[in-house]
Amino acid sequence: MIKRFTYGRPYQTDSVVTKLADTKGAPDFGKVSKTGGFSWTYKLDKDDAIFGLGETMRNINKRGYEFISWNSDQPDQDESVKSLYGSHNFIIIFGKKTFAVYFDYPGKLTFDLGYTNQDEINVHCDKAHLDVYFITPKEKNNSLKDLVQQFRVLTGSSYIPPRWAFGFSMSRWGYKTQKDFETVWKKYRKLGIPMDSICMDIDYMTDYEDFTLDEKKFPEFDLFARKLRKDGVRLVPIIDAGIKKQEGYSVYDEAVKKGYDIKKKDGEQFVGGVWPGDSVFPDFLNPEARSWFGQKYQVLTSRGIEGFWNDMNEPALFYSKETLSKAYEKFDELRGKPLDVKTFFEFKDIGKNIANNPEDYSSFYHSVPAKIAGGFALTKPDKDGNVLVCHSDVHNIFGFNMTRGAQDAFKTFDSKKRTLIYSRSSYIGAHRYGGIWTGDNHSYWQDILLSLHQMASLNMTGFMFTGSDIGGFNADTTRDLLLRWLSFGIFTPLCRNHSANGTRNQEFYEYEKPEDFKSVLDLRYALIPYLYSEFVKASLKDEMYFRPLAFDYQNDARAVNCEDQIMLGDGIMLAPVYVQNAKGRYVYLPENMVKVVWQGGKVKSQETLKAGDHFVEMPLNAVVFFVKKGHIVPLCKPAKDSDSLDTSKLTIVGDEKKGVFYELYEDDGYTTEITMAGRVRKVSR
Ligand code: MIG
Repeated sequence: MIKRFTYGRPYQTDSVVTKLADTKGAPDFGKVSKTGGFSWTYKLDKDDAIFGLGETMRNINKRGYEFISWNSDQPDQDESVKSLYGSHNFIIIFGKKTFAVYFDYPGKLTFDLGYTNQDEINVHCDKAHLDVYFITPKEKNNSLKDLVQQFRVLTGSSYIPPRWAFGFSMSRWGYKTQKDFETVWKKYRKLGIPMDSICMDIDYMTDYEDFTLDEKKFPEFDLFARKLRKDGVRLVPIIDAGIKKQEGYSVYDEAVKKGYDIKKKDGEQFVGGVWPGDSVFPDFLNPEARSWFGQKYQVLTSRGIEGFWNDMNEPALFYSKETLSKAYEKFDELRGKPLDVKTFFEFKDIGKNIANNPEDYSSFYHSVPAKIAGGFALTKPDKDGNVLVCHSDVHNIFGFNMTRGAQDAFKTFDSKKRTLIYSRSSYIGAHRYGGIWTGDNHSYWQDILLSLHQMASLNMTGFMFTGSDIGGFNADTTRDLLLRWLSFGIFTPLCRNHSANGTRNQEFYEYEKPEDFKSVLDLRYALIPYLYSEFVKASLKDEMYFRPLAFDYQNDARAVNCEDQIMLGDGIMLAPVYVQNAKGRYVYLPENMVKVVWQGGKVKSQETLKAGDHFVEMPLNAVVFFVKKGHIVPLCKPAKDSDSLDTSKLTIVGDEKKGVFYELYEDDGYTTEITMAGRVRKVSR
């Protein structure tokens, strides 16, 4: 059951699709206080676990730290980091009392989850204008799956990308010219390593201007794109949130003419620095501005592009006019003076506050329909019925609305075809419009585990089309890290190898024995029918594609505390290696399972293991996964791209006894009418 409590006059974020009546009185759990903003406190029992929060650092069980919902461009991800690119204000308390809470609040929200006091939760925001939803399990058995399902029904079904988006995607910040892309394509095909797409990072544009394509770097783009497409490879360009401030650049000129560029209080344009240098930002919270920007994607879809990634949409700010001039002032103030300890550190830190400065986020305003602004409205409605709201009050829904504008536009370009889109910034509700990737991780072993944690938590909040930069974005990868990461990454819906400009090359052909990578990716392609089927079913039923073990075995304390294994779909359990030089690892089996070993491009062995602890050998070039009792997983013959997969002949792995079957969902891969009716077939031994 879900109870909605409304405090003040909330901003209508559109994260929720089911309108519930406001509940009077106090919530059944914890205490609400409205002195100094809003806060909710709750006394934890000693064994309570806390799940949820989507994209964060640290564990699946969030207890014991503080997390801050404030969408941030965070290239230095480590355990201390409290804010990442998305804000997903949904938590589950699991233990003595089991329930979930969703705080629908678009500004900064702090989750003190046993950080100040180990046994207390305190959720706080500065303005008491929000909707809070308390969810209790339908059944007596306190089902975690049920809790999440109720939340997912409340917030709407997860986005389903076209099926080709389940193919492998190769990406690197640094590919610039047609030649660069051609090289990647040819080398992958030559080695027979499957691939469905190559991402185009910022260098494909002219001067980083959105919706341009540098024709000098791509002398025959259309021909080239068609050639790739014929071979099963799509190009997936990046779109940044900032628009270059440049008269004569049509997107900028139009934005200014229509008044869609974000302004400061005095009506002056807000200028922030991002890749193109001085830039302006579309007012994505304004429905007209967002749909105007969305329509721009047609510049690329009309040239055959079928997928995009939206970046820098927190929005990230390298600088603003204001932070720069403050920095210069400080320099001038200190110039020529003898430095002491205090002034030396002031001097040293001058650059620190230039990027993503909170003062900047408080200095610009959105113009939104009065009826959605609630208590955040700062002005009387203008002639169009719009009021101003301060960006920092609604910061966390900026990227959401960029993706929403794009997805709404795609439907007007072609209502019969799905378009791929994934974003960096997000908020609950954005999961209906697109996927996300988890941003700038590192080529660190611990980031394999971080990815597993994020997959579990993101699935609770509806973000199912997601994945991390396989091999790691920042820092230099190594062959073994790349292989181990890929062995987990082939199970994530978004399966993309991406890395930062200037880091060691990360294409699989750059390393010895590329056939080892091919073998791992062959398993991905063999699994695509199953992964796609599980994904679509999870979306249609508001279930989870990935789950922590706690969700399947919630009466098993070992499973509840397990932080390095994960359930996938109806039948699979994964236990990735995330330690260098490990020859295998301990795996905890909550019940009997079949261990499947994939090596050399095929199923090497299958063996039933008994419930309990096992040291399982996992050679570097093998993928080991586990299939639950009473379940089978169909495999098809791998192919070079997802369109070429022949799903008419399937083999199976897992619990192959008679009577066990799998219901495979299949469609043409792009239809927008997605239903199970007539599209499910039984697969069995
Ligand atoms: O400031 O477009 O997270 O995936 O390669 C960096 C360049 C901007 C950040 C994204 C990353 C992308 C990079 N972008």
